[in-house]
Amino acid sequence: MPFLAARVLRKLFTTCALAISHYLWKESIMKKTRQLKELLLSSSLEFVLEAHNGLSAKIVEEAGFSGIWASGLSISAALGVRDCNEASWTQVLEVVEFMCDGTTIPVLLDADTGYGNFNNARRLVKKLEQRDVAGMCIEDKLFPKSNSLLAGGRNPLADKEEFCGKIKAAKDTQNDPDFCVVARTEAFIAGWGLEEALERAESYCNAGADAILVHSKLNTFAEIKSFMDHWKLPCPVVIVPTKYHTTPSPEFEKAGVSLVIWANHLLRASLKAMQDTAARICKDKTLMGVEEGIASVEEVFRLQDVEELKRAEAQYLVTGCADK
Ligand code: SPV
Ligand code: MG
Repeated sequence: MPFLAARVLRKLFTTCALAISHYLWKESIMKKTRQLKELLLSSSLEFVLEAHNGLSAKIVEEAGFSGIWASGLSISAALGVRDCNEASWTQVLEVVEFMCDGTTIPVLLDADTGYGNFNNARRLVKKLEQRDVAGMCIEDKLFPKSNSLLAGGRNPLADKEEFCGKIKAAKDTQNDPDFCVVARTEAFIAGWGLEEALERAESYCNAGADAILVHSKLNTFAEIKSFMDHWKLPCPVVIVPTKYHTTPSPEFEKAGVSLVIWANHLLRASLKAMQDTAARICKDKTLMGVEEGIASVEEVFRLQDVEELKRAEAQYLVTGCADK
């Protein structure tokens, strides 16, 4: 009898352990917020690529990336406006929702300044969580911001304490403990230098940021490297090497960077392809010169997952009318 009880107990224990580990496994691979947090905390250098709509987001995932940067520059450019909050935050939200719906990897939204003060930022967090956005990056500039790489752009910095309040409000608002708030300092962009960058990053970290993004518009890694040499906190560091693109990625890893954002490369690639194709069709007045070099209509259908709709129609769409 005791033998039987022991067996029953062992079976019960194994079943519970399996159920718990299955739950944990499912949670960790299913939740986009957790995926993003793990990317930030990963012990090796990770990469995310920019997307600016549902289609480009799918392309990022298919290419094998583990995360998507919803770039403010690229989204606004794709909408035909400038990157200085000309697109409203709800318009950005609409775009980002399509990106999340079409993919299974996490989207990190470039949320500029949080579109206002702490109150706007915390409302934004609510809306992002509702739309399955895994995290947001907010930067210490003033609303309306201008793009960091713009030659001669004005980049006054936000008050450090005020920005810390914004980070705290965002962290206090999130429902999902894994939703990530990345705090971005523009100290180098605004010309304030290393000491200010470190001081701000440390304060943002202490205010509860899940990671620090430190940006530079130099065409060498020097500024960011000096930051990394002095960075002693356990908070992960994210970089955007658009301007210092000649630095080999192992240099970033050696310096202790956690995540690299390739911030605008699909937008720029498609821009060039669209300009060339438009010019060629306009000049030739025929499609013969372009057809071979562009994606087929079937490829468009594949990316839209038209097959899934066909299967669903077969299952659900019972009609009495005769289709030929
Ligand atoms: C973006 O992709 O919108 C960024 C990075 O914020 S940068 O354009 O370099 O400011
Ligand atoms: Mg931006």
